[in-house]
Amino acid sequence: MSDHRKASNRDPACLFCKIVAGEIPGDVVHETETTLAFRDIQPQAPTHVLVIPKAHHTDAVAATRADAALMADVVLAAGEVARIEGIADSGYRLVANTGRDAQQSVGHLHLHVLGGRSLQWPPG
Ligand code: IU
Repeated sequence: MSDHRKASNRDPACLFCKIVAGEIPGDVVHETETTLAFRDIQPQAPTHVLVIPKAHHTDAVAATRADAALMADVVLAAGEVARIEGIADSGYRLVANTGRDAQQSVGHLHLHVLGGRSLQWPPG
């Protein structure tokens, strides 16, 4: 596996890296070799799960072509979370808040998996 996908690529100050390392508890719903999915502590929908690469990447802008396999792992894991949560058929939303204007609050790439209710569009 390339270095880009390894969890050893971590930022010791990063909250989500600490969840990956088990230093902070997370309510984990799915895990693969390269990804972790855990419940958001402030859920905005009946299902609100965060899917992250175990390796530290600040956001989607920081990703490069070398990270393509890892990015695919994250999207595929989000689909698996939707199946596990029983929202794959009814529909769900994947959100990657990126940067200041999108209100990204944690600087470790994550996909929000939101579902279990009718979601409005556009978001605020
Ligand atoms: P954002 O897209 O960066 O805003 O999303 C970060 C999410 O991380 C946000 O929905 C928080 O509720 C969530 N979160 C968490 O699940 N556990 C934590 O310890 C912290 C934030 I800090």
